Amino acid sequence: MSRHLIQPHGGELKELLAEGSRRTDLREASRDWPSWGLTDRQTRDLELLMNGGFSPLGGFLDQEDYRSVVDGMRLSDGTLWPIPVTLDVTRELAEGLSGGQSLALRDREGVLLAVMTVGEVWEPDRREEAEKVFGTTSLDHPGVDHLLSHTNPVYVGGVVEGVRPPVHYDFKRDRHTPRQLREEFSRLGWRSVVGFHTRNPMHRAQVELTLRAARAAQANLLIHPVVRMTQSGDLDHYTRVRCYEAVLSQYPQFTAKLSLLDMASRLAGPREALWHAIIRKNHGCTHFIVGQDHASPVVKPQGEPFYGLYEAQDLFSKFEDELGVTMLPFRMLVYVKERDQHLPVDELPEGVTTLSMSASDLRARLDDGREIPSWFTFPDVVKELRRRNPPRHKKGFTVFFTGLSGSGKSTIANVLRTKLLEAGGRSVTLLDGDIVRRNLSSELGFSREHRDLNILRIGFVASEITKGGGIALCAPIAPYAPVRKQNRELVSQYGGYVLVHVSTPIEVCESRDRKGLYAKARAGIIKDFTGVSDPYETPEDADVDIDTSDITPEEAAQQVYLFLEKEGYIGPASG
Ligand code: PPS
Repeated sequence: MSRHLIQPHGGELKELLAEGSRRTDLREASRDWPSWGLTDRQTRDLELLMNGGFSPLGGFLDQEDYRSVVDGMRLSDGTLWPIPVTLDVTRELAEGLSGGQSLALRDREGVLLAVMTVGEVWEPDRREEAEKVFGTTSLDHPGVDHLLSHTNPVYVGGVVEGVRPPVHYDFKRDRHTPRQLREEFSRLGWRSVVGFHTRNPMHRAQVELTLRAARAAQANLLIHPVVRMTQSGDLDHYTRVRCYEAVLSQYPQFTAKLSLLDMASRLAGPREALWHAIIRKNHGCTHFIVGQDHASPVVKPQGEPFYGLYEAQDLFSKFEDELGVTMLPFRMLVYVKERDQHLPVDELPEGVTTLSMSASDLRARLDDGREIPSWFTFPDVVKELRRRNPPRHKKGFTVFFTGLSGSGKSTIANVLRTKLLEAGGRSVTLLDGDIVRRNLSSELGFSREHRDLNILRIGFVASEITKGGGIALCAPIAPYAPVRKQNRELVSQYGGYVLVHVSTPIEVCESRDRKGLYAKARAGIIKDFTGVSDPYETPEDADVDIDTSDITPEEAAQQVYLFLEKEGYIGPASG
C-alpha cells in the first residue's frame, strides 16, 4: 500500500496512495460506506499525508499519538512530531462510526480522495490543545480561532489509503510532490538544498537572505512558499506566485528552484518551525532557514506578539540533530545605504545609514501610486504588486448612504452618480432602495430579518462591483449597525468603502413626506416604519455626515465628492 524511497538526505518517504487496481476496488466498495466531506484544511492535510510530505505519518493521528504530540511533541513511538494532524468530524457522523470501519473521505464535489480505516473516535479537549500547541487560548491567534471556533468537536484517527490526490488547476508548472522534488534534485546533482519557507512576496531583503543562506551552506536553494491557506489579510497567492517567478532571475543560474507548498499553516510559531523543517526534509531539503518570528501570526495593532522573536530558532537548535536538518538562523536584514546592500541587524558596521520599509508604508505607497524605491524591491515585483493593488483613483469603491426615509439619500446618490460619470474612467452603478427592492429583494418585507437580508444582498452586489473596479452607490435605509459593519468588511477586501450618514432629522423628513408614508405610518396603516414604529441605529462609524435640512442636493453631493478626493479615490483630471 505504501511505497518507500530512501534518499541520502531525505529520510524515508511514506506515500499513502494505493496501487491502481486497489484504487478501483476502493471506489466501488466506498458506495456502501459512510462518507465525510473534507474541509479545505483537511484536504490540504490529506494531500501531504498521501504524497509523503507528512512522513512518517500513516494517517490521521489516533488518540495515543494525539496526546503524545500535544503533551510532548512526539508520536507515541518517540518520533519527533510537533503538530497534531487530526480529522475533526461532527457528532452526527461520529455516532455512527466504530473501530475497523471504513470511512470514505471525499472532496466538495463528492469525489473519493481517500479511505480511512477508523481506529479511534474521541472528543478532545480543544482548549487544552490550544494552550499546549499554541501556548495561548486567545481567539486573536488565527490558529487558535480555527481550532476553537471552526473545528468539529470529534476527532477520528486511523490509517489512510489514498485513492486520488486533490487536483490543482493553478500554477501546475510550480507544483511538485516530495518524490518529484527529490528526483529532480538527484537529477540536477543537488546534494545540499536549503529550504526557504514564506507566505509573503519576496523583496530584495528576502532574496539577499536566501542567497546568503545558500552561500553559507554551499548549497542550492528551494524557494518553497505556502500557498492559499495562510492568514486572512495576507496577499493572495496568485499575485505572490507571480512575484516569486519574477525574482527567480535574481539567483545564479542552476542554483535555485521554486515549488509551491499547498499546506494548511497553523502559525504555531516555534512548534511550527520544527514541523516546517520535517516537511521540507521530506521534500528533499538538507537545510532550513529560520528567520525571526518564524511562522507567527501577524499581530493586531496594539496586540502583544504570541512568541518571542527568536523562540523558534531556540527551539529548533535543541532538536537540530534529531531533525537531521541543519538550521540556518537569520536576524532581520536592513538596507545599508553606503553599501547598497542588505545586512543582518547584528552585523551592521558603525555609523552607517539604514533604511527599511514597513508593510503599511508599502501599502500606502501602492494606494497613492508613489514610487517604490529600488533598494526595497525589484521592478518586476513592483509591476505585479501594482497590478494587484492599483492606486486608489483606479480602484473600485462603494459609497453606502444610510438614513431615514425622506432624508435625501437617493437624491444625493443621484447627483453624485452624475458627477462621477462626468469625471469618467469607471462604471457607476446605483443601488437605490427602490431599485433593489424591485429587482433583488421583491419578496422581502420590513422585519429586521428581511431588512438585514436586503442589506446583505446590496453589500454582496456592491462588493462584486468594487472587485471589478467599478463604483457602487447604495442608498437603502439600512437601519441596523451590525449588517452595515459586515458590508464594510466585505467590500473593504476589494476596494474603498465610504459610509455616508444622511442625518436629516425625522421632523424634517416627515415634513417633506413626499410619498405620504409618514402620515400612513402615524395613522398605523403602515407598520414597522423606520423612525416611527421601528428603530434606526445611528452609525458611529460614518465617514461623512450630512444633514440636508438646509443644503441643496448639489452641495451635499459635493461634500461626498470632496471626501472621496481627499481619500485618493478621484484621480487628477489628466488621468
Ligand atoms: S431597508 O430597511 O434598508 O431594508 O429599507 P429599504 O430597502 O431602503 O426600503 C425603504 C423604502 O421602502 C419604503 N417603505 C418603508 N420604509 C421603512 N419602513 C417601512 N415599514 C416601509 N414600508 C415601505 C419607503 O419608501 C423606503 O424608501 P425611501 O426611499 O427610503 O423613502
